[in-house]
Amino acid sequence: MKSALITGITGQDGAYLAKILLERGYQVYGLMARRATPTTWRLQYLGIDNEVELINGDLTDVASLMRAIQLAKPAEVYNLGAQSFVGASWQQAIATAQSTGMGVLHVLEAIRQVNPDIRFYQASSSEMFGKVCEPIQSETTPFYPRSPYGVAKLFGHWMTVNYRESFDLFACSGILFNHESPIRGIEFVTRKVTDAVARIKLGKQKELRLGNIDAKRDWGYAGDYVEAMWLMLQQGKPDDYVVATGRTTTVRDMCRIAFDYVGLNYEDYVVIDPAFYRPAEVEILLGNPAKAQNILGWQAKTTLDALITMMVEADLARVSTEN
Ligand code: NAP
Ligand code: G4F
Repeated sequence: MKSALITGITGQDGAYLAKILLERGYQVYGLMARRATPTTWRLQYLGIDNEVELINGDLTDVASLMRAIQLAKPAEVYNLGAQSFVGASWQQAIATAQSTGMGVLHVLEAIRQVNPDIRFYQASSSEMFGKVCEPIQSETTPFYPRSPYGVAKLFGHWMTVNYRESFDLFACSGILFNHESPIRGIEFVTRKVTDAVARIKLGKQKELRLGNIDAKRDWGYAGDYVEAMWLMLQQGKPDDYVVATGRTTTVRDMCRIAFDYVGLNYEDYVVIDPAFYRPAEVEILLGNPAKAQNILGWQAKTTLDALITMMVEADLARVSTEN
């Protein structure tokens, strides 16, 4: 049986990826960082918490990564672990650099030293494009990160490319644009909005405070995007791919879709709060997924309307059963 190791298995993408790998017959191992309170709620939500093997370890501790690889004996390693919230990366720039940036190098070194035949996937990000140098971003667009998170991701991206070119590792970097789901962290704007829509509709919240609602993002569904990660590691040669929908929408219009779904007008509830502005903003992201489509045969299946509907429905169900 083929085995895979996922760092960040307790996160949104880790949980969806674990599910599709289990469906494909993999033995799935996950690196789990020690926390004071349980972090397996997403695996429980997808009904797979008893089907994955969790190994204690941390991306900032290379010895724990070597141990995890020795235990799991994976054919594929997916590095999804990171401090992934852009907003927090200004308050915790060093911690972000250590997990989101140096963590990648730790995984690459552990692979190189324990078993260089392992195939490696790095969760790179459209946040690396930052202050965009081209109106539509592809694999050849220059990078210009705008946050400590973006800078850390760029380090991880180039290390992945460098280890591929230096040591012939099968190392791929997926440059994924924003992707969301009902198990998205509550601090990210889509989930913050869908949770608030459910609470307002059910009389448990009065307003929704947001920052820059003119920012534009290319939003897709996480369940679609993990397929692209797996496909990258099944190819004849390692490469880098942009994964996106090819459509961009303002936060404002995303709010409109979410409030409309429950028959409310977002303008009656959204309050602009400068506390949510960022020191440097990424104003617009719009990806060109042509390479992923042509080589991987991948394309986004879920529209933004369908995604937001799915998230609002899940939050209505969740909020209505809360005490
Ligand atoms: P997420 O929900 O925030 O999950 C992050 C995961 O990383 C969690 O399992 C977290 O563990 C783990 N983690 C954090 N620090 C760690 C450390 N020091 N050692 C080990 N594990 C650690 O993120 P996501 O949305 O699933 O994203 C997955 C990856 O894709 C991340 O690298 C993210 O930066 C990248 N990415 C995401 C998007 C997107 O739109 N979602 C787009 C581009 C790239 P805990 O549960 O214990 O906190
Ligand atoms: O949902 P966000 O926090 O996502 P952001 O910053 O684009 O980062 C996400 O996508 C990246 C890929 O491009 C990933 F690499 C990263 O890990 C993460 O998953 O914010 C989206 C936009 C921003 O422009 C932000 O300023 O929404 C704007 N926004 C406006 N009000 C808000 C808020 N964002 C948040 N989180 N909260 C607000 O109240």
